Amino acid sequence: MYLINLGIRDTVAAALFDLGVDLGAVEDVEEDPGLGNGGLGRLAACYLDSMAAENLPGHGCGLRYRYGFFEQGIVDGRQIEVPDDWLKTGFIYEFRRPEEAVEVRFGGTVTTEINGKLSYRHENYESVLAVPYDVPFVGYRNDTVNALRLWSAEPHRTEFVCSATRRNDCLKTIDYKNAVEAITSILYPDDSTRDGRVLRLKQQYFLTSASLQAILHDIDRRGLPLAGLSDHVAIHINDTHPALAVPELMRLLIDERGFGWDEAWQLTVGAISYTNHTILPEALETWPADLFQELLPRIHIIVNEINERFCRELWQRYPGDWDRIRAMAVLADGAVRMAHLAIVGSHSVNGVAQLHTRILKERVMSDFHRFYPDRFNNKTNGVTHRRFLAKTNPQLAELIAGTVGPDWITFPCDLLGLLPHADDPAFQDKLAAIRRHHKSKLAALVRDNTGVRLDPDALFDTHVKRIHGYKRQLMNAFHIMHLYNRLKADPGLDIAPRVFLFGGKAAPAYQLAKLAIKFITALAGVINNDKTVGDKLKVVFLENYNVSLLELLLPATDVNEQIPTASREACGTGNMKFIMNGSVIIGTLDGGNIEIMNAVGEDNIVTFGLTADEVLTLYERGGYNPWDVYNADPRVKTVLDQLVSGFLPGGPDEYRPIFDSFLHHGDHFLVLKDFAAYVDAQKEIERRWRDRRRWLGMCARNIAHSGKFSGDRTFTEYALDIWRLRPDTPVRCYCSADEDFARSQSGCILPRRPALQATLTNAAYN
Ligand code: 8GP
Repeated sequence: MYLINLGIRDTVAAALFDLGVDLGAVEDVEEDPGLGNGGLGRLAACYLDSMAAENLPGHGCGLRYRYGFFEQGIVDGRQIEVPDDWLKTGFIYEFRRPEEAVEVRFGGTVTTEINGKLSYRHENYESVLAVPYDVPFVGYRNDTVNALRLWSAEPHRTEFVCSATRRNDCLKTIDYKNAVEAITSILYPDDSTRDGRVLRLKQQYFLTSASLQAILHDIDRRGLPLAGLSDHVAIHINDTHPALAVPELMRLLIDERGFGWDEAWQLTVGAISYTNHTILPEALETWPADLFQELLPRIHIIVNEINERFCRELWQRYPGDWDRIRAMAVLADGAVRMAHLAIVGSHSVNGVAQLHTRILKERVMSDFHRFYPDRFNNKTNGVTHRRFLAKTNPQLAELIAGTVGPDWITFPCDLLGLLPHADDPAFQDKLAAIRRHHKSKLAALVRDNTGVRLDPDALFDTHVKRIHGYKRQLMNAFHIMHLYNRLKADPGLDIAPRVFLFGGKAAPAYQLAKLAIKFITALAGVINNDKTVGDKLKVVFLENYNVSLLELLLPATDVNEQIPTASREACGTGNMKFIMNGSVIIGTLDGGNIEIMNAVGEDNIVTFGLTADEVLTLYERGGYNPWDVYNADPRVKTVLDQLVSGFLPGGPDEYRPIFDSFLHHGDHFLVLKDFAAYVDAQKEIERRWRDRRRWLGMCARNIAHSGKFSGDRTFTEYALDIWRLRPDTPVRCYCSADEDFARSQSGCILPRRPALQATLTNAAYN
């Protein structure tokens, strides 16, 4: 990305070529820094790119994990997890800044002192050094360079007391060193044990404390008054992992800078804003209060005080309504609720797609929305065209530039200029040739890695994302089984040849997701080796899905699966990356899919299934009886029976947990309920695919309308609306998803407030 953003990629490629080196091969050697595990982390990386491109002074903070998100191996169809040793040959883009290291304290005791004024003394704590490594984010052909600051936990040198005569001290030193280094050793330690939970909480505090100290030092260095903190800095917390920013900023302002509670609170709430990225209950974090007290004694006192004051406010508004107060409290039933802490301590709370924000307001956070109606707002996600189109698909980028001019990359709404060419056969043929090139390249890679031969003229259908029940990879697999059953029953059946590609990692402790991988690979084995099926159906599970693999899949995908249970996917960002490369989405009416449908038009996407409101109503009623579907739909019955009939290698019991999850445990993600609608949607895909001109027109229209889903648009909205940050460049006319916003902002020139900084505090990036 550096070469693209600096505008020197072609020059460097030519120079390397003269030296006999292929730039592409050099790029392939580079490891993906796997510092996140999914949409949230990757989105943060897009936003850092967008902020630099938009000349916004916005920096990121994260942890420099020694081992990133695990690498996935598939052995006998099963996922195995291999540590991601991404730093083994060094990371050349980082700059270690030991002179900016800060101290973070854990444990110990806190005592109060009254010397005219109440103060707190923290003693006997464990001291950890946070050393920053800065990774530059270079703006696209401008002179902005922002930084992603990654913190590494290191022991204090002074604590080393290792000598032969002081063996016990030496052992203590080694324990200390190991405990410290563990803090930034791995991403998402297993939190099923107490030790794992302690480590996660340590990571969260380490990130927030170090980052906030750095921000305050920066303010000091610039000679700015802390009393105007929220005029100078915006601190954005990316979901709840960094929610400790609220009490930590209070601690720094009160204990270290001498502010009183009320003033410190005003500054904290004024500076902090929060994005929620999911409504899945398991991701709404809570921490046992006793863990807090032991590990972060002063923060525990502050959280108690925040809670007490907030509950008092609630009491004034809802006198006597204990149930509501208990439901909204920050601390209740012995647990600290991180989302509540984040809402109470921020001036803005946003969801990441219109539907998701509505669900937050009306359901998941409705009490808070009633209490703080002005705090809630929506910022629909966006991703960078520079990385996911220009870098990934240079041939398409060139065709676009030749059609609408070179400025589309800075003004993605220029892509709308493709619309008049969408049905032009000459344009379509060029588009088709580019798509075929990428499909052939992917087919060669699959052949080399798996031995499976794919026909580049077949319909390539991809389903790549984390493996999770709500993302419904199994619904896709059941449809493939159903197609296979039809072909077996009638080998002459006229279906469009199809290739189904899956990729994704299952969380190490998520057994059913791991079994889903095993099931898909077993199904692939049966289908790919069945001569009666021939080239009509191929299924591949691609090992170790990551950003590099995604970059190969984006330009080679005809149909992209975005089929979560409606209401569960906050937004999704893969959908945006695929449409900008000309894929057609088959999807549910969830998250960003709805806004994509509104942008591209119903003729250029295939949607199906229950709506979010229908799903939520069904959940409120306690679900449905999956046996009704099983008994009524022979396609469903056949496929489910095959799971436990020994149809797949491994025996009848191997996949019984999947069978049971649907029929005995309520089909929580409504796969069977949506199955008939999904089969119909797949038929509609096939019908449209058979009309080549129509299909290519759909591809072109998807690319043309993808400008709305640029992260540059999203981040300008964050900057103006939440951080009230004034860039010194004119705000462009965005084809914003929010038309009022676009109208109010287009063409205006806003003065820049001096030294205004935005900091995205984020636990991970990828
Ligand atoms: C993801 C959402 O699942 C996805 O829909 C959305 O597009 C993406 O965030 C970016 O907004 N959420 C997470 O990755 C997430 O919530 N992770 C846990 C840390 C909370």
